[in-house]
Amino acid sequence: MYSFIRLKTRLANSLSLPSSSHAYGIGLIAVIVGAAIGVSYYQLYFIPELNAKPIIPEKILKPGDTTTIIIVPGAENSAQEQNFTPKTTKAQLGVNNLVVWKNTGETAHTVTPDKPFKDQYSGDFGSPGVIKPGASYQFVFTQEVVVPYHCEPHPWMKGQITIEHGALTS
Ligand SMILES: [Cu+2]
Repeated sequence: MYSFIRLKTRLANSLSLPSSSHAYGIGLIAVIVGAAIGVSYYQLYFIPELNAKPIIPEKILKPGDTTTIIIVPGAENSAQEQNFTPKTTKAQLGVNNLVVWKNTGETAHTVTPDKPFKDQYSGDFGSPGVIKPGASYQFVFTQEVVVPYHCEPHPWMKGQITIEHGALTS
């Protein structure tokens, strides 16, 4: 039993404490090189892969037409039928998939998806804050989707945008 412990101690010593400073230096260089390879792999391949955006045809990124939805005056009044006008809207990829909500009223509103939607290219959909009177919010949809949305301060204001496959898209 005693000799077994001594053997183990000797083994451990020979592994963790190199017998010469030369071997120690080589070990240290190996660790540094290994770390450098790891870091450069992370920077060259891992991070770009994470941040890579899909390649979207130019005609989808910059469609010829815009789809405009007007937030009409009095939209904050729950008794008024018209708020987002038109309430349901269809747009086609590569045709008019740039959608603009224009607030023509005198109250601030939001465009907030009923449940979160993240476009593959444009990211999270929804006005980042309120859309002030006279201001607008725009979003480039790059994929087919149906997004029901509402106004946060006035939840009875409801709309739905449908993005369809475009006639011009392959
Ligand atoms: Cu509102």
